[in-house]
Amino acid sequence: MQNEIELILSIAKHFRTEGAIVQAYRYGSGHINDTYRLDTAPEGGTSYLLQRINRFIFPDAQNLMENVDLVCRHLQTKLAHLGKKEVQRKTLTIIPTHTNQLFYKDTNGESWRMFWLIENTHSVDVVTTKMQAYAAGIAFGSFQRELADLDAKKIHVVLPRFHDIEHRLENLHKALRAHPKGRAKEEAVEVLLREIASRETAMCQDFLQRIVSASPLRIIHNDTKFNNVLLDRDDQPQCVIDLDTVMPGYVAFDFGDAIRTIINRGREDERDLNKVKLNVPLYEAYVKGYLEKAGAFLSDGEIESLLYGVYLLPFMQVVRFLTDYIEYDPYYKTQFSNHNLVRAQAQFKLLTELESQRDKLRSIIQHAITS
Ligand code: ADP
Ligand code: GN1
Ligand code: MG
Repeated sequence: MQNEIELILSIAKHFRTEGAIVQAYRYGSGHINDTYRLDTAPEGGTSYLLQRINRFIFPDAQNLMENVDLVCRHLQTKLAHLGKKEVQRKTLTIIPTHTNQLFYKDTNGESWRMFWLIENTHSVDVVTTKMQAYAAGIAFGSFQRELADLDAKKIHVVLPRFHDIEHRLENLHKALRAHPKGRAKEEAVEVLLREIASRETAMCQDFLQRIVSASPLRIIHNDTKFNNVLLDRDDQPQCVIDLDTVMPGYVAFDFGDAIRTIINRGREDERDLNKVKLNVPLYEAYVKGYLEKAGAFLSDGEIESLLYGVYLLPFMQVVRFLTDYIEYDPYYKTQFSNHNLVRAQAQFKLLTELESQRDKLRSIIQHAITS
């Protein structure tokens, strides 16, 4: 641990920070990058967030950081009427290296980036109040609206076919061919494989087609889980973070992924499946906040398509977590040996709960647009 912190302090020296860094520690609960908080002296001085970019997932750090920079600059111009301090709380601010680069590549080939740490904010893994859910709706709705005029051609597609369910299913079948024994043969895996197979046609030919035929490709966030919004102490939305996946996509994808993490009373990796239950008032609060910000620029067809994302995205997570489990966990960070299986099972339980309340979830969207 000491060595790890020493490494972090030595990496931090390459960035244009103000003040001496006095402490560094691990921060946040993301599944992809390694995140550290850095505090400077005197107490209450500026703090920074240093991240080691996951090189397995993002081998091209230059393209990745060009995207993040493009999005940050675009959002900053939209907020130009606010003071500098406020802008720094509403969008990510990249801290460049001393040689003015967007990231630093160390001698081991690891890429590091730094952001200004937005103080007195928190991210939440399990939503508990309607106010939080509404705040996330406002945050992601505004985010999509502000990016609606960003030129998609300027974005590098760093993760091709990221939310393409057919691609995810192909990857699952590839994993099964590459690892025909071992985890693939476990009873719990076979149960999930049967459930996936029974929904493949509906997801690919019905749900996806309804989204694609109703919506234009837009710039979307592509990772709208609730802990990618920073809230302040009063649970007011501050900033949408984790911009690594901002790429063209359909608004229903962002809607579905947000709902996946908001409507669930249990954790994403809940072991006790009885706790994976829907919290419909939180869904209603998110819909309200989201449509308040996005309702005016979305077409009627897009709004209608949102509900399909609510099914497609949890289904896609089942497929992704299960694929990673079958491949012995190369992708997501795990804390215990069958973590990805537990995640896949919990997301599947969530999907079945969502399936049992389809009419109700649809009527809430309809009610929100007519009221
Ligand atoms: P990952 O890609 O691994 O999910 P994130 O970019 O989402 O990494 O960051 C992980 C966590 O760090 C977030 O959930 C949030 O709690 C915290 N975080 C990230 N960026 C900032 C920031 N600029 N200010 C304050 N906290 C942040
Ligand atoms: C990852 O980085 P994080 O933890 O916010 C993943 C998302 C998944 C999510 C599931 C680049 O998000 O796509 O939906 O885990 N990010 C990437 O929790 O794959
Ligand atoms: Mg994250």
